[in-house]
Parts: sequence; structure tokens; C-alpha cells
Amino acid sequence: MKNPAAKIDIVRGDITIVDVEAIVNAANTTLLGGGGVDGAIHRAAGPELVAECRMLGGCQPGEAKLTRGYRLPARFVVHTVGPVWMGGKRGESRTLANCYRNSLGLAVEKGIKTIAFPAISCGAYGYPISEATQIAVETTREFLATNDEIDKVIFVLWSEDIYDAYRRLL
Ligand code: AR6
Repeated sequence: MKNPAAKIDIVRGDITIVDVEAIVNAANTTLLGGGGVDGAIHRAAGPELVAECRMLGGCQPGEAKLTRGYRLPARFVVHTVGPVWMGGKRGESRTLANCYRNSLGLAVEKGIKTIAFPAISCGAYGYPISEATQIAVETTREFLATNDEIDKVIFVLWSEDIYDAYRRLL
């Protein structure tokens, strides 16, 4: 098995232009769009994306659902819903870990080998950056250590402070 750490990359920038098979959307439970990375993904994918999302019946925090990518370079979008930060005693860390695990699990199920994640919950949902970064990296490493099907996971970070937090861990 390839060294799992070698399968993880970080880049700064816009996830909607990344050339991977699937990008992950930090959505809300309606899956009908919003601001932040969700808004950017819907704008770049075009109106067909929300039309497909309407058929999915929403998504619970920590779960993941798949759509096509339409006008995105990515063929698929994995929609997941991060936890809203409420101080840390409402199971937020478990929910956030589930986002990464379930998104990667869905990718494996669909034969997707390259996938990009934004910093789920680190914007509007207010998760503290260093804690969220640690969960993202640890959960992904654990997943890759026991699943050989994924070739590449790219964390695409919009802001410099979040990019630096990932760089410190990787
Ligand atoms: N590419 C990569 N990362 C981005 C991009 C982009 N184009 N745009 C923003 N980010 P947020 P959340 C970063 O708020 O905290 C939405 O309205 C952003 O700087 O998008 O999970 C949904 O509909 C931040 O670091 O997601 C939900 O209602 C990170 O992506 C709610 O926000 C996540 O910020 C979800 O909140």
C-alpha cells in the first residue's frame, strides 16, 4: 500500500476550479445552496445542480450525498453538512469527523479516486480552526490507512490562516 500521508496534498485557492473527480461541498441540511463555498460551487456548477439537490431530501449533519458536477471540472460533488459550533459539547467533533469519513466512504462506493475538501464548518458555522484542521487531517489519515481505493485527497483552503494550520500538521 502507498504511504497514506503521500496521498494528502494542500493547496490555497478556489475548490471550484480544482481538477479532481469529486469536490466536497460544505452545505446546509436543505442542500439547496447558501453562501461561502456552497454558493461558489452552485454558481460554478450552474442551475442543474440545485435541481438535482432538490430530489435528495436534504442531508443530516455528518452525512454525505452525491450529485453530478455539471459545469464544474469535477465530475461529482459530495455534499456534506458540518456541525454548527456550539461550544464543543454538542458532539461537534464527532459530527465533523463523520463528514470526512462519510464523504470518503461515498467516494469509495462510487469508484472515485481523487477528491478535494474545503475546510468544512470553518466559515459560517464557526468551528475553531486548529481543532477542525486536526479532525480533518486525522480522520482522513485514518481512512486512508485502512482503504487503499483513494489515490489523492486535496485540502483546498481559501484563506491563509487555515492553509497555515493545515501546513503545520502535514
Ligand atoms: N473554495 C474553497 N474554500 C472556500 C471557498 C472556495 N471557493 N469559498 C469559501 N471557502 P463556509 P461552513 C472557505 O462558510 O462553515 C453556507 O452558507 C471559507 O473561507 O463556506 O461549513 C452553507 O449553505 C471557509 O474557510 O462553510 C451553510 O449554510 C470554508 O470554505 C454554511 O455556509 C467553509 O466556510 C456552512 O458553513
